[in-house]
Amino acid sequence: MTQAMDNKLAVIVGLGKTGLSCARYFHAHGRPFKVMDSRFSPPALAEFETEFPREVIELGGFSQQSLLQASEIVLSPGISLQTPEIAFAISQGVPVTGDIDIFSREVKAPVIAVTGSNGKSTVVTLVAEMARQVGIRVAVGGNLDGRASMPALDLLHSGERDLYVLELSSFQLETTGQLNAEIAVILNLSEDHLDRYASMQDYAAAKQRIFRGARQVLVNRDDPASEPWHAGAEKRWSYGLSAAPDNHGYGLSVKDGEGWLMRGASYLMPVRDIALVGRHNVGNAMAALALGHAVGIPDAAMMTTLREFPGLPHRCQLLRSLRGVDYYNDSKGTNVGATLVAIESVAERCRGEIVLIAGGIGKDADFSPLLPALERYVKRVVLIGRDADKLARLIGNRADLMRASSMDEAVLEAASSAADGDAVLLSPACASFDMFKDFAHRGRVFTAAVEALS
Ligand code: UMA
Ligand code: ADP
Repeated sequence: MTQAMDNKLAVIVGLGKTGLSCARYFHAHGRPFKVMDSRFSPPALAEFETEFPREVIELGGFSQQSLLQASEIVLSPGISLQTPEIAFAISQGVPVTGDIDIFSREVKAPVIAVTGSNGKSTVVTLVAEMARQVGIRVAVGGNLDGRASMPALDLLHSGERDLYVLELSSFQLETTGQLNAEIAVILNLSEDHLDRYASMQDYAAAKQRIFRGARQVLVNRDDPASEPWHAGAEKRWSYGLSAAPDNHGYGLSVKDGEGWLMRGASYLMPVRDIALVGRHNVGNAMAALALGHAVGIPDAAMMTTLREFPGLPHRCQLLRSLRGVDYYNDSKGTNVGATLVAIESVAERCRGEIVLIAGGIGKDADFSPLLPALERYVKRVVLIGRDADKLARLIGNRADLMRASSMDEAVLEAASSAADGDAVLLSPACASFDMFKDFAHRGRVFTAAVEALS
């Protein structure tokens, strides 16, 4: 940032969590800014007006003139670089940045950076917990949703830190130039956000930006899309559900008939001691171990965390058992890959069949990879939300279908379809914004409806 640019007005686009954190950052650094949002009533408006009563806000659209006059545009992740007014400003030479880009220029402690289509929140929460076990002053946030999390720039003002653990979405990475993480990983890649990206290649390219300037990288041997496209001199670690290939690899081995987590030839812990359930979480546990080890967290503390961490709410969370039927909340299953994994891991644990509640905003996804699992494990699908018809056309007669116009109705339908030994699983494979504030709201409404069953 040049001095001349510092004296001009930056335009923060978006007044959600990110926009508010950017405003706080600019204000704290005495840099002039204004805020713009296409909505008339963006979510952080009230907080912004209380904290910054004198700053300018432009609502209800993106003013091309303001954008063209900006020293830089600070784009929130929910807004695409292809938005016409933004794209035009870029074509006219206005620089664009994002909160993660600013964060990486400012941050003084090492950063662990995690992206991927699924498993991000679980892995970053595990690593942060591992660090806390040994007294490391760790801050966790970024895309991570929840009470313990903050947007990246707010983390910088949250006290002295020895380590930052960031969950990063492809949206955040789009505006990130050089992240310079201590270690970076793409956990996996499966279809998501194809309503924003022209192709999987574009989605993958956004994720790849996480490796820029990384000192160490972690690769998932079971997913070639986790490989950096431009490998350099970084130290490389790997994990996967196969045998560990070398001392920089995590994997599985069998000892006395029991599966063990390994680093190279070293036995770390039996798989069954991991408190999280499901095969996908064995991979998540290994990723967390590898990331933690790469920044010097001792094995013993990391294993204590793996033995104790029960998982986050809304991720394949067992809510209750009623008349032999288990009810699972996987509201965070917002894409096809996540729902596939949820169906498989619930199927492993249930004696009968699954009644699945799915639907919402499909994000232009191809739902067909779900079909084999639906045919095999699911006796009935209760469809909700905007893209229910699309799902219904695809599923056809491969599973019994029902429609519901609310979550309460869906839960009642599912409960009456399930018999002793079955499981009811909410794993929508879709975003929630057509019916709910976000996935957590959807999960809470589902939980309340399940609790109300008698
Ligand atoms: N929006 C407008 N007009 C605007 C600005 C935003 O319509 O002018 C809409 C966007 O299209 C989007 C919504 O508002 O639908 C939110 O956008 P935002 O960029 O203002 O979002 P924030 O409140 O800043 O929250 C973002 C992340 N959300 C998104 O990227 C959509 C949060 O991740 C993240 O926790 C937060 O920054 C702090 O880093 C949530 C999320 O849903 C969990 N992420 C997506 C996901 O995980 O799939 C990517
Ligand atoms: P994210 O933050 O990337 O959305 P979460 O840890 O919140 O990931 O998990 C969301 C959902 O994704 C889970 O409920 C589960 O259904 C699925 N999931 C979790 N880990 C994996 C994984 N490693 N591979 C595939 N699916 C996963």
